[in-house]
Amino acid sequence: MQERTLVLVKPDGVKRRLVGEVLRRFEAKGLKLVGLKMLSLSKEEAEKHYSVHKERPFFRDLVNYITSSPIIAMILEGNNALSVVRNICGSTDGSKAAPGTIRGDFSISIEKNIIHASDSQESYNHEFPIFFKNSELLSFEYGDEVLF
Ligand code: 3AN
Repeated sequence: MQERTLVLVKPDGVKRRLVGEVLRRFEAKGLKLVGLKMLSLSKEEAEKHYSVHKERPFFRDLVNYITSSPIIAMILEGNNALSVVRNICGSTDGSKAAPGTIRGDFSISIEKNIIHASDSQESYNHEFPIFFKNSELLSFEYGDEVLF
């Protein structure tokens, strides 16, 4: 099923120059990049983005961290994109994530874990408008889509 998902490269990923590496992995998989921007998230936007975690003890740290430095936001599209992207990210805690995944290869931390990806259609619907307007998503063909 064709789906879209939101991916963020978090402050640690940007500061460690991993944006290209992250994008490369998604492109190589065959996902389509339909939206991309660099931004600094406000506290209010971060609180909305992480609102499901607002009762958790790490909520304030999470908000402070994601707003501490610029991030990359992207929308990826493709067959089962939500679960495909989550699998490429690896499990939340970088110290436990499988080698071959982004977190497994580049993170040893649960907070500085490089990347965020929507975990469901509901999450995507909640998160998308925090980062993008519909008019910022672009429609095009790569030309080699028959190969994927
Ligand atoms: P994921 O990003 O894999 O969907 P969630 O939704 O459980 O993980 O958690 C959201 C974010 O909260 C994680 N990316 C991580 O940075 C942070 N987080 C989760 N659990 C903890 C924890 N026990 N301590 C500190 N930060 C955490």
